[in-house]
Amino acid sequence: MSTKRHDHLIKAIMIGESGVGKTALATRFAYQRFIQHHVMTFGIDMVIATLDYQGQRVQFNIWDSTGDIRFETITDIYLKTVETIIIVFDLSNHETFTKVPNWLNRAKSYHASNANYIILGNKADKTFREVSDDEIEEMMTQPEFEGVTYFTVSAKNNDHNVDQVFQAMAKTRVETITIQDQPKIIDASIDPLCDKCHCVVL
Ligand SMILES: Nc1nc2c(ncn2[C@@H]2O[C@H](COP(=O)(O)OP(=O)(O)OP(=O)(O)O)[C@@H](O)[C@H]2O)c(=O)[nH]1
Ligand SMILES: [Mg+2]
Repeated sequence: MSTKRHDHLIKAIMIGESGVGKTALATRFAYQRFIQHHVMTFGIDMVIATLDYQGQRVQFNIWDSTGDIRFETITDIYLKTVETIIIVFDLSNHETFTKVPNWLNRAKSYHASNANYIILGNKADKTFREVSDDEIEEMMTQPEFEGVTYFTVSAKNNDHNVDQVFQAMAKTRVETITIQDQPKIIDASIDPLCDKCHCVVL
């Protein structure tokens, strides 16, 4: 009997300023729920979710980091272990948008060119916005943003793209990596400190 739980594994991390909605987005994707209150993530959390794309089971191991500067060393440890980096800002808070290039450069400092970068402008459900589409477009044309994908989303209102973001990630993965290329590592690999252990490889 096969013990394989997924055909593809995407290891991702959510980074960005405190309060932009990283936990809310991870919760929306994994549990289809919205958390109304801001409870600052303490250090880092892990969310696991799967979806099917064209008959392929794609598992997401998503590290939900905190924007709190006191935990930045922890965030940096986990940043190194993923291949997909999701940078979140709050469309209703301009300051969180101005920090996006810093987060991108910080993530890039740990990765060669083969990492995937996604930027999410969150809280699109709000009528009040401090960040215009023009500003976002302008940022995305900067050289360091080449190859980076942007989505406008809302963790509160699921009509705003959250599922589509992960569907797009799954599509890219399934269409660019053949099953043979994909390492079949089970849950032991989610602990970055265990990465060198080769704990269980199917
Ligand atoms: N209106 C609206 N509020 C949101 C949305 N996403 C998150 N929030 C609210 O924003 C606040 C902060 O959300 P969190 O998900 O806790 O933010 P975070 O980025 O995880 O914050 P840290 O863990 O401190 O880094 C909460 O009160 C959420 O309910 C959204 O899409 N729309
Ligand atoms: Mg959080």
